[in-house]
Amino acid sequence: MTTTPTWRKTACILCECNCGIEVQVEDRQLVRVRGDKSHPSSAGYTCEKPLRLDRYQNGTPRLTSPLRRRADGSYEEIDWDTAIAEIAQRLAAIRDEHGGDKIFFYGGGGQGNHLGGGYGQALQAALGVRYRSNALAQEKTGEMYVDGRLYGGHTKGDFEHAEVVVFVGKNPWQSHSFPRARPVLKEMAADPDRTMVVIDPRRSETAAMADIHLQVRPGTDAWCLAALGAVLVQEDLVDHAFVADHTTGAEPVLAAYREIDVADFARRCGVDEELIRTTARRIAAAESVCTYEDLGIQQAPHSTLSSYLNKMLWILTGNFAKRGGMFLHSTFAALAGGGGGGGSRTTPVTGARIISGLVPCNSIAEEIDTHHPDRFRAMWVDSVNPAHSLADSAGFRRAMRRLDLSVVIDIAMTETALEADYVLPAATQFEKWECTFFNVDFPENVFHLRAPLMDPLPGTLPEPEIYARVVRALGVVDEAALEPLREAAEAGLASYAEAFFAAVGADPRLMGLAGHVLYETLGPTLGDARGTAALWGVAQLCAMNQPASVARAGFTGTGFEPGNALFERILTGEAVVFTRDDHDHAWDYVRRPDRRFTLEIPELVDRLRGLASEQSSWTTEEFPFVLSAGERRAFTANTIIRDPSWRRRDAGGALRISTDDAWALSVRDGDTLRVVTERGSAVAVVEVTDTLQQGHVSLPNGLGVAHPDGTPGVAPNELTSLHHRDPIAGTPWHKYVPARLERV
Ligand SMILES: Nc1nc2c(c(=O)[nH]1)N[C@H]1C(S)=C(S)[C@@H](COP(=O)(O)OP(=O)(O)OC[C@H]3O[C@@H](n4cnc5c(=O)[nH]c(N)nc54)[C@H](O)[C@@H]3O)O[C@H]1N2
Ligand SMILES: Nc1nc2c(c(=O)[nH]1)N[C@H]1C(S)=C(S)[C@@H](COP(=O)(O)OP(=O)(O)OC[C@H]3O[C@@H](n4cnc5c(=O)[nH]c(N)nc54)[C@H](O)[C@@H]3O)O[C@H]1N2
Ligand code: SF4
Ligand SMILES: [Mo]
Repeated sequence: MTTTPTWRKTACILCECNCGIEVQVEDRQLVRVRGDKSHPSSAGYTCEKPLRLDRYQNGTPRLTSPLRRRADGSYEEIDWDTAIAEIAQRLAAIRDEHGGDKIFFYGGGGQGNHLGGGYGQALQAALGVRYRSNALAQEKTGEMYVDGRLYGGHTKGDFEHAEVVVFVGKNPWQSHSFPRARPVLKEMAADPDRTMVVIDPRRSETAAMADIHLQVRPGTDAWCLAALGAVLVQEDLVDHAFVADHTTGAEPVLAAYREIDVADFARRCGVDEELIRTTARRIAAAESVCTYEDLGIQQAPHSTLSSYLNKMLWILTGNFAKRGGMFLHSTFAALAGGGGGGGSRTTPVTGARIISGLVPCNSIAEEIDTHHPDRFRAMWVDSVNPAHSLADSAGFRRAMRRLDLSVVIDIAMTETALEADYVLPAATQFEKWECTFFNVDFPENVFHLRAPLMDPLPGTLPEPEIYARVVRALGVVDEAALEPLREAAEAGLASYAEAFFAAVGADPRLMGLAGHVLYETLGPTLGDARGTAALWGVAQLCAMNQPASVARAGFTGTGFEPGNALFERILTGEAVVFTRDDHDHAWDYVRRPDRRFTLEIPELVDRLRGLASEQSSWTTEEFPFVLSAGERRAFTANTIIRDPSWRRRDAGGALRISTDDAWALSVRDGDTLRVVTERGSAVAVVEVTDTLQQGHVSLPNGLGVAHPDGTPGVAPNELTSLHHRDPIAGTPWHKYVPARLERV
């Protein structure tokens, strides 16, 4: 008798979209994968990447035991009890001798696994940790700074309906970042009434589909974006009614744009002046416009300023809170310190600005590798691979070895794990309850809790359990205080809610430890879904903070009822629309009492004024090329899949180089070149292309990771340095690394 295989719902974990998928599991293998048509945001769509998702689950040797580093640098297996006891004891010792603020937390989630992070926060509270960060602080903190000052929230565009879409340093054909990216791009390209604008030095896959490609010289977006804004202002294409009704502080910004010499700025960025003017006029004339900026500006010179100038394009033309425009959206759980902006806190050693509660990634090694008394002494690393993903890998490795204690939680022996004192083996994202907090849709926002497809591999634990064990070993929570909550949990969510919020009211310290308290008290009633206990708290806060939107999504009632209903719904393992809004509601998310945008950011207006006299090229005679280190391609997904056999194309992660440069260097496809930068050198296989400008070369991200079958490609951050970084956000210039090429 043959049984029909069952399709089970989960999500792809390879980028922040987390498209809904269905898989067939046999013998712990993901044998078949297809898009889940019932998923409310991806609606059956997937790209090519998840079809061999089993390479994530089974393609790389798994960690199956906690490991402790020996003096000679090798690792020995130890049991969980020993690992937890030693780690807790050493963390407590560092806290007691130097202070909890010397223990630094990095990560807490990747593209598809943010559930453990809530429990990580409880451990941070238990230790008195004050400094933390994650990958957002090497890409998005400049934008967060701008968002925080302008309106206090995160924006996204309605790409499906916009008449004009502007992609700035963003290649959604490969990198996605909004639902069903490829079908949406194709529809846009096929519609003669809609216009796609791409600002990119390279003719990316998206640029090749665009109606207008502003092919800037690398690193010169600030001049291009400033010129576009200047045309809006100088040709009087501004939506004056919108500016008057919805903003404050516009005048100094408009004044700065009036002074700009558009012809000069066009020359500076290498784009035809008439094309810039046509583009600005097209933006101004459209019914609706939205923009998407990403790494092409966020990891390049002037990145924070460019974010500001990008946002001015849709603000000055009044493209907010309407179909096809930009919007602020609801949140399920905050990924960063919330509220954006900030920047009044600084790091203890170098005084770098902390934005949205995140230490700039480029500062981390500097805050460790020093004799300064306030240096970080310990580092906790979870679900990230900073020794591969942050600038100057060699410097990061050295910093890790200087720590008194480093702990890495991962599923595989990564570049970062190889530097750690303790390595703790986690269950994979298909062996435990998991979710992403990248929920950024509007007018309907979607959250998807995924049920496990199989048990944890023996020897591994889900992060919630790891954190619970460490917090228990620290002995910071009074067991007696938990007893009443356990009893309330037995009686159901309604009584639990009353008891929990009463307990937190009586002892506010419990709020910081909430993840742990929930795991210990509500958790036992949830059976194998114990790890989801923290989501009950998240669901309650979500319903309390956005009551009308949550009610419109169908979670109604009084008191704690909406939050309880939302929690029960997400436990079904299906993606859930948790908020439903109308376009007008986008104003409700503007975090200002008067709901107006604050247009003037003096620091950035000054920088805008400074552009006229600033240098716009940072290459030198020694390093005449611009290397973009970390391009998204068909088969890259950060370092989530380490198995090289996953890649159907571009297995070696080629160095792309323009036809002219290839000719000058006498190299052809398949030849090798040595790429030399201020920081390091690497040999790469060449791919000649007419998509790049002369003087611009590019390497993919996510390659050069160790695997028993080999380590193809270049680890990009062996080539990058800490020095080139944004003056405001400290974000690295990964897309603009001065380099030279040598024949091998
Ligand atoms: N396939 C795939 N998709 C991914 C990921 C992945 O690893 N692989 N990672 C995910 C993550 S974490 C992120 S943050 C996003 C990133 O998504 P993207 O930012 O779209 O990805 P990149 O390819 O790094 O950079 C985008 C574009 O910037 C261009 N660029 C380089 N220099 C400049 C410049 O000076 N100015 C301008 N305007 N453009 C420039 C590049 O040519 C490239 O086309 O992708 C997500 N999606
Ligand atoms: N030069 C250069 N550097 C870059 C970029 C670039 O374009 N150029 N891009 C940057 C960007 S935008 C980003 S977002 C970062 C990404 O870099 P990181 O934030 O470091 O993330 P990943 O490389 O995806 O590493 C994810 C880790 O999580 C592990 N993992 C997978 N599943 C689980 C799990 O269930 N539990 C645990 N505990 N671990 C798990 C994986 O094995 C992997 O080690 O890289 C950045 N670095
Ligand atoms: S777009 Fe991202 S989440 Fe969706 S299938 Fe592709 S890699 Fe996976
Ligand atoms: Mo990213």
